[in-house]
Amino acid sequence: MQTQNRLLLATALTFGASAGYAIEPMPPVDPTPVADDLKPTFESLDTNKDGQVAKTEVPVNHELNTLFASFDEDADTYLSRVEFDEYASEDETESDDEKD
Ligand SMILES: [Ca+2]
Ligand SMILES: [Ca+2]
Repeated sequence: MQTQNRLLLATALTFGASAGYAIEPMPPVDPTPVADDLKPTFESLDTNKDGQVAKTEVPVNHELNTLFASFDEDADTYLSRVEFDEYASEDETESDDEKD
C-alpha cells in the first residue's frame, strides 16, 4: 500500500510537472499616468497677478519647480513672462521643418 501510494504521488508529481503550469507573461503594468504633459499657463501660475511667477507660486510637485532656477536667467527668483515662455516652449518639439 505504501509503495503504491508513493507511486501514485510520484505519478501525480510527474504529471503535474510535465503538464506544467502555463505561465503567462504578466502584461506590463501601466506606468502612473503623467499629468504634467500640459504645461500651465503663465496666468495660472501667477496667482498673485504681479506679472511674474515666483517659485513659491509653482506647485512643489511640478517639474517647473525643479527647473525653475534654470529658466530664471536673471536669478531674481521670479520668472518673467519671457523667462516663462522659454520654459513653455522648451520641449514642444513641433517641427516646422516640413512646412514651407
Ligand atoms: Ca506672481
Ligand atoms: Ca527671473
